[in-house]
Amino acid sequence: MEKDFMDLENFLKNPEVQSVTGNINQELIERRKYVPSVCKALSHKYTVLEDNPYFKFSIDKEAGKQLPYIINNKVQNIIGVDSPDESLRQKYCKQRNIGIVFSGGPAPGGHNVIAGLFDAAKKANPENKIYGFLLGPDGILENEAIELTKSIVDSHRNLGGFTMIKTGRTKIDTKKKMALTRATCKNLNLDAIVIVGGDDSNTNAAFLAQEMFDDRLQVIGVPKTIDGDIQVKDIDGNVLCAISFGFHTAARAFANEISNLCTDCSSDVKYWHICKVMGRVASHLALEVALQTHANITLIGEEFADYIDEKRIEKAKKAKIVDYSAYGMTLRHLSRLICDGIVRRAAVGKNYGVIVIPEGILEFIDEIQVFIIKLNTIIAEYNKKHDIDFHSDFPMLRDKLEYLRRLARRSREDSSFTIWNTRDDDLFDDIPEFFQKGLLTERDSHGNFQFSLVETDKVIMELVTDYLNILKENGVYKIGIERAYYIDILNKEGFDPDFFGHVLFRNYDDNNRFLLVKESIISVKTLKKVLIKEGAIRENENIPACVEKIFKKSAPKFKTQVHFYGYDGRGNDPTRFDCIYTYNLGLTVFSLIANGSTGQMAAIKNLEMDFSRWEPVGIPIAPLMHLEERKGKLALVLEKSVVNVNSTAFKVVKAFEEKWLAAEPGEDHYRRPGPIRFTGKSEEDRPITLVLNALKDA
Ligand code: FBP
Repeated sequence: MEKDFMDLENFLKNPEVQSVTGNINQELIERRKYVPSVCKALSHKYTVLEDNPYFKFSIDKEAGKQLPYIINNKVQNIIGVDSPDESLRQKYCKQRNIGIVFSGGPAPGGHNVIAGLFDAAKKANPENKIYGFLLGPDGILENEAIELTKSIVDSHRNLGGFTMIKTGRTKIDTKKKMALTRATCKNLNLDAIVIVGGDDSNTNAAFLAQEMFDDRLQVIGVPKTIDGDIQVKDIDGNVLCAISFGFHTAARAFANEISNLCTDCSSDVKYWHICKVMGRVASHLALEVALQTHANITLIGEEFADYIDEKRIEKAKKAKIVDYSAYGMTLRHLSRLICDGIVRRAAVGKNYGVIVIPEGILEFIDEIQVFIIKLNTIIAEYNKKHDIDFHSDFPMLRDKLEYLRRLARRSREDSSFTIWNTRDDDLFDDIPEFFQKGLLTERDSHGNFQFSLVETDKVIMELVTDYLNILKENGVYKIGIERAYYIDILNKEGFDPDFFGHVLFRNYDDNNRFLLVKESIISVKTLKKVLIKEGAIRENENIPACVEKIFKKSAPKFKTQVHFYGYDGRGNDPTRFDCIYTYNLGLTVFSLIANGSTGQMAAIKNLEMDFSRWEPVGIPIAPLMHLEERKGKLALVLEKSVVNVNSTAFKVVKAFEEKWLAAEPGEDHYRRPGPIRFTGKSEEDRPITLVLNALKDA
C-alpha cells in the first residue's frame, strides 16, 4: 500500500500527467492570445467626440427634474484622430485613475471591457491606473478595490465570467451610499467610475453622474446583460444599441445544449424536453434560441401580453354577453396551446419534442402579473414600516399566507384598503403550494420579482400534464400508427388489415400515412368491447395479439425531462461577436472618459451590420429614463426593452411556427448551431435576431 502511494506520487510528477491534469489547456492559451478586431474610429492614436443632433429622445419631465446636469447630454460620435492639437493631446493623455465595477449577473465578455479600457488607458498614458472594485458595488461602498495590472488583465482576456473582480447586486440608491461612494472615489483619487451593468445599474450610473457632477467625477455605463433587454432606439426608431453584451454567447450556449436535446429526443423518440431559459422578463433569449435550434414549440411571453381569445369573444357575442376573461392569456389557455402541439405531433407518430419556455413568461400572463404587482407592493410596504424584513418576519409559507389572510380581513372592514381582498385571497389559495412559495419569494435588491427562482416550467407543465390526461381519457391524445407498419403486422399474423382497420381507426379511409385509433378505444377493455360490437371477435375470444399490440402502441405516455438553461450559459466563454463587441466597448469607455463625458453609456452602433460598419458612440442615459413602479412606488429607471411583436425576428419565428412544430409525417426541421467558437469560419458573426431585425421589410 505504502509503495503504491509512493508510485502515484511519482506518477503525478510526470510532465505529461501534469500537462493533462493542469488547468491550462490549448483553448485557454488561444483565448488569452486572441486579439479582437478594433473599430476604425478606435484604431487611431486619439479620439475626439462630436455631439450628434440627429438622434432625439422623448424626455420624461421627471428625468429633467431629477437629473438636470446630464439631461441635455447628446449622443456622441467618436472620431479617430492621429495628430490632435496640443491642448487636446494633453487633455487626452493626462494621468487618470479610473475605477470599474461589475454589477448584476455575470455576462460573457465583461473581462474584455476591462481589457479594452486597460489597453486604451495605458496607451494614452502608461501612468494611468485602473482599479477594479471587488464583489460589485459593495466594493465601492466598502472601498475594496485592486489595481489591475497587465498580468491580471492578460490572464482574463476573452474569457467568460466576472471572475477577475467578481460581481454583486447592491444598489447605490441612498444618500448614505452616495456619500460612501464619494469617500471611496476621493480616497482612490478617481477621475472616473465605470459601471458595467444592466438597466438598473445604468440607472444607478445616471444618478451617480448627477450626484458626482460637481466633484468632477465622471460616470460611464456599459450595457451588460445576457437578457438582451438593454436595447436603445431614438424617438424615430433609429437603433443606437441593438443588444447588450453577453446575450449572443448565452443564447448560443443555450441553443447548443437545446439542439443536442433535439438530436437526442428525435433518436430515442420517447421524451418531451422542457427547456426553461433565462431572461428574467423579456423573451429575447428564447426568441434567439428558437431561431438557432428550430425547437418544436417556443413560447414568447410578449406575444401573450395583448392576447385576445377570438373564439371566446365570438361565443360571448352570440350569447350577448361580454367575456372579460377572453382578454389576456391565462395559464390554463396557455397550457392548452401547448397540448394542442403535443397532440398533433403524437398523431403523426412523434410523441417527443422540445419546448422552450422563457423564465419570465408568467410576467405576461395577466392573472399572474396582477399577483406579482400586488405582492411586490405588500412586501415593499411591510419593509418600509417595520424594522424586520417581511421574509424574516414570516419565514414559512403558512405565516405569509396568514398575513395575507389578515389583509383580506382588513379589506372587508375597511373599504379604502384594496391591495388584497377576499377574492385575491381565494384565487391565491387555488394556486399550487410550490407556486405560492415562488410568488412570495424574496425580491432582489432592486425590488424585482426573481423569476429565476420560480419553477415557471413546473407551473405550466403541471397544467399541461393534467390536460393531456383529460385528452387521453377522451381518446383525443393518441400516437399515430404508420399505415404500412400496421398492414405489415396484421398480414404477418394472417389477419385482414382492411377489416380491422375500419374497426380500429377513425381515419382508415382517408389515405393518411398515420392511422389514429378511434376516440372510443381508450383501454384494452374498450378495445375488446368495440371488437365484439363490430363482430371482429366473439365474447369468449381473446383480442388478436397483433391488434392489441397496435392499440398499445397508440396509447401515449407523456414523459418529460426538465432543464434550466441560465447560469451555465452566463458563465460561458464569449463568442467572437461578444469578444470583439466588449473589447471595443472598453475602448469606447476610455474615449468617453478622456474626452470629458459623464452620464453616458458606451455603445457600439450598427452591431446588426457587418463589423466594418460598427461605430462607437456615447448614449446619454438620462433621456432614456422614465417612471416605472418599483417596490410599490414610482421610480425613475432606464426602460427595459422586451421583444417587439412587430419586429422582423418575431414575425419570422411566427411564420415558421408550424414548420418547426413539424406536426406532419416526415423529419423534424431542427437546426444545429454547434458549440461556441471564437475563431474559425463556423462561428456566426452576430445574433440571428439582429440580422433579421436589420432587414426591416417583413
Ligand atoms: P442581469 O440583468 O443582472 O444581467 O442578470 C440577468 C440574469 O441572469 C437573469 O436572466 C436572471 O433572471 C437573473 O440574472 C438571475 O439572478 P441571480 O444571479 O441573482 O440568481
